[in-house]
Amino acid sequence: ITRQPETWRETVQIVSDRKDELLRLVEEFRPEELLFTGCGSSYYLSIAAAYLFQEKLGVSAKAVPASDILLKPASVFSRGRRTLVIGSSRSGDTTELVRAMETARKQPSVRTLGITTNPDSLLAREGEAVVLPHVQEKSVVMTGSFSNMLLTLQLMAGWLSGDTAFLEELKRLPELGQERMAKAEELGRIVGGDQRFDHYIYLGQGSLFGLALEGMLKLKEMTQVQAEAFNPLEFRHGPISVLDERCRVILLSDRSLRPYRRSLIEDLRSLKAEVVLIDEEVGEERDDTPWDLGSGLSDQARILLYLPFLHFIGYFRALSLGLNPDRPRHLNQVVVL
Ligand code: F1P
Repeated sequence: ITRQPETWRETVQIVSDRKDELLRLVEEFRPEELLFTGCGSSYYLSIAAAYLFQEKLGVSAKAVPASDILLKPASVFSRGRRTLVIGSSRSGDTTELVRAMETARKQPSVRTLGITTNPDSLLAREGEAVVLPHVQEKSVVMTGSFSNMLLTLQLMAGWLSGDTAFLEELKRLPELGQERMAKAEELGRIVGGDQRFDHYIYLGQGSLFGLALEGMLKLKEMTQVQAEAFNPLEFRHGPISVLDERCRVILLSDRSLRPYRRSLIEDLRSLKAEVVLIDEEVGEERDDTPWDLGSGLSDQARILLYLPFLHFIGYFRALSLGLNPDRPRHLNQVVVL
């Protein structure tokens, strides 16, 4: 987890070296739709990326689990629409994803691009791919691969949108991540180590929904503690009925949520849940002190800085339960069908 900012630096370098080629791929093909896909964490990062690309480029972008492409291609592809499928996978060998990319390549008007950390994988060898070989994870649970693949997609969104201010922010992320790592670890220890709670709810909207899902999955994988993820305002439409004093809500917030945030937090608290608020600014909320993990950055850039903290929650919870966070039960690094 702590190695992430160091690997981000190398990712910026590797992906920047391929900038012209990646831009050419997209600009020559002129996709009318972007389709992001993956499994597990890699699907969740695809959700974050789809929102990001839609916002930055104004082009139709969506995310689907790789199994949708594999099993129900007709429900995914729009006939005659030039679609660029971007498939992410740490291992590059997850069967659903590899077969989904094969299925995609057989469709008319579709091109594919893979993102993986494994140069020897099927994903890297069978089609065009960005490979991040420096991100080698021994743990079964994916942490650094998620953030590095997300950073790759953030860089691509920056170049394609021509948003130079955003790109400048992205280049600063390794340094900022390093500076804030001790804080992310401390906060992760406080939140993850607290035994009063046995039900965690992660809330986030847009790209932050992808991160909420990632936080939820990491906690579930490392600890088997009950964890769920929702869109913040959607949560009030039914799921809120589960709240009690054993629930901890991790609320990931950006500028768009701020006008509604206070009343949401009041509702959550009135039902006895304890809320951890994550946003960029410090001290704006009267009854909560948001933790400054991403101040001074745009909503779309700072999402990366939240990942070590989300990963640490699962890590410290696992340690407090006497579990090995690297070796969760029932899980392997690669799911092969
Ligand atoms: C995808 C994945 C992981 C999950 C688990 C099984 O792997 O679902 O997200 O944590 O370890 O595999 P990949 O396709 O990104 O290699």
